Amino acid sequence: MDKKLKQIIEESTNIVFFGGAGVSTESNIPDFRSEQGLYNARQKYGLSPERIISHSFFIDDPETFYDYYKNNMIYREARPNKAHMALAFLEKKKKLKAVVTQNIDGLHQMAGSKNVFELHGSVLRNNCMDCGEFYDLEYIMDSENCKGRIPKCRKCGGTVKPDVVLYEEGLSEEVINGAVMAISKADTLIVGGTSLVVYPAAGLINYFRGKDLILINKQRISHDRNASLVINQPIGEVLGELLL
Ligand code: CNA
Repeated sequence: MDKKLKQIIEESTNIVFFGGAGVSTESNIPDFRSEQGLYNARQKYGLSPERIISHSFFIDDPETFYDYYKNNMIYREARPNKAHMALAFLEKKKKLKAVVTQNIDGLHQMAGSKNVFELHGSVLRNNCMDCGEFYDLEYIMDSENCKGRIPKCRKCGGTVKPDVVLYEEGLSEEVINGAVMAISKADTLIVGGTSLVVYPAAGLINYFRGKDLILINKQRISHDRNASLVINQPIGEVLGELLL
């Protein structure tokens, strides 16, 4: 393992991890902006993903939204990779205090992480827009519960919406406040697998006041110059060394 990374982790007592889609690519979930990412997938509808996964589009055309969503954003077979496992391990060892993620796949919790701030929600949670009834992912994927492709509430017939922050929607204040609090108290912030271009999420790292900022990303990103350590390698391979 990178010597400096090992040393920083050893000396830290309050690590926070801030991550994005790149954390889950080694679990075979594509990210948005790499060459194989979702934004490069040929578009069936001639519309940008930003348009399709926006709030107004969901309201106007939930059937097309769900067609895209179910085919491109749901990976039921995905399992945590070494990055998720290593972060859960660090939390268990009481070194890491929180994971702040832009991901919506629930893999950090599946790996055992407890204190997770999901800035953009989770595909595992869904609610009826009319009565609020909760539904899991299995429910919305089962065509028996759908009219066309649109999942409907079994209680009131309302449309069920994923608890995922769509474009044009705001982030949960409670989640943001928790994330800001955790980041501002951290002595080490590890930022990994994110291009840091999606705001307001990316802005949260500015609350970091601690000693060491570590960036782990396959590609160089613009924040590199502010970091104590930059590692341009796959994050599962890098953090996975902590499990050995
Ligand atoms: P992004 O903009 O797609 O950036 C991902 C970054 O990770 C890129 O800079 C890649 O170079 C890098 N990367 C890819 N694989 C690895 C790897 N194995 N190791 C290290 N780095 C890697 O994604 P962001 O998270 O920055 O953008 C935020 C969006 C993407 C959020 O709104 C997410 O909800 C959304 N998203 C989430 C998922 C998911 O839940 N798994 C998947 C795709 C997109």
